[in-house]
Amino acid sequence: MASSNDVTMVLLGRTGNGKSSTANSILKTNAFKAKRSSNSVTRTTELQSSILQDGRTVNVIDTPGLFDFALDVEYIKKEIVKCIDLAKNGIHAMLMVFSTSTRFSKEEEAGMEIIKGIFGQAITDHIIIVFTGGDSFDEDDDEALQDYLAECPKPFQEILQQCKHRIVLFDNKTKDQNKRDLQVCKLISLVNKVVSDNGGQPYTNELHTKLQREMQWQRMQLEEAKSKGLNEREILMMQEKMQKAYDEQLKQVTQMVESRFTTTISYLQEQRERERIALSNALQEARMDREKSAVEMTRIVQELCDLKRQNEEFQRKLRPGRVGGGGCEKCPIL
Ligand SMILES: Nc1nc2c(ncn2[C@@H]2O[C@H](COP(=O)(O)OP(=O)(O)OP(=O)(O)O)[C@@H](O)[C@H]2O)c(=O)[nH]1
Ligand SMILES: [Mg+2]
Repeated sequence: MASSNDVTMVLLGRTGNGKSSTANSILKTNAFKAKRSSNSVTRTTELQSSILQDGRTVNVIDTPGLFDFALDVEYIKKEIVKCIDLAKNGIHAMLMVFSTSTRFSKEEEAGMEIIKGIFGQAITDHIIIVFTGGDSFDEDDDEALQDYLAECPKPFQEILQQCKHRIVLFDNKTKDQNKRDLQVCKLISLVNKVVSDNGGQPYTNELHTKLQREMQWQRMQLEEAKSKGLNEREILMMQEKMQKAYDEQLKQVTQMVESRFTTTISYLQEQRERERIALSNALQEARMDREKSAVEMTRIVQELCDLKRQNEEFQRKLRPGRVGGGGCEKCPIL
């Protein structure tokens, strides 16, 4: 059972961005499998814990790459529910993991919208952006990161703004213990700030509270039963009944996640359709402009030809010995 002093973080991001590696850097162990692969390495959402320097327990929830829409939608939803179940006491920080070695994608942009759609807009107050690949920058990491961020596309800049520029750079490859400690320290101080900015509370919403209430109620029931002196078999039966009740709550949370997921996906589809229509209108206008300018060009070319012809005519008329010419030669008829 998590204590009120625990810190819970969830890592989300595209497959291969370095979620498990970052989770291991935070935990200072190799609790999660991390490797270079063309396929997803982490297949299911998992929680691992360790003790921070200040004595608090840190719970790190690693997820598979959910920002890949080639994945089965049912699988994405199931993993999100698992994540909520594991973090039923609340999420102190949601770490959105990006890599400096890949470009920001449309999937990542949509992924952010889905997270906001499911957890609610307030989740942005708990989001910290993690960039992996800190080793690809030279000397001054901060300055290099700022230059890198300045060149990021507009949708990503908007995400940064929403998360009030809470960014931390990770080099998960370094063997320099000082550097390793420093980057975790920077992350923890950002997490502490996020928590204090949010009144000392982790992020929870009705999805979490449903599960929390059920857990609290069950704990009370169990203590009462024990105090009444129930035997082992009776307690076991009671626990089975409780598990069923908890599963029922989880089913309801799943339905809520499903409905929010579907609403967000249709909103995103409508948004994409609006973008498509706007682009096709712009293309149509550009084509019309081109046609208009083609007509205009023909007119100008025609005018130029006429002008040239008139000039030649005029020149011919001016040529010496020419009938009607304005030269000094006299008209042969006169
Ligand atoms: N150079 C460099 N490589 C990194 C860094 N962080 C992670 N990697 C590498 O990136 C690859 C993928 O890392 P993972 O941690 O497995 O990525 P993931 O996001 O957990 O991937 P999935 O589990 O498939 O979703 C591995 O080869 C890591 O060693 C980093 O800071 N620098
Ligand atoms: Mg992984």
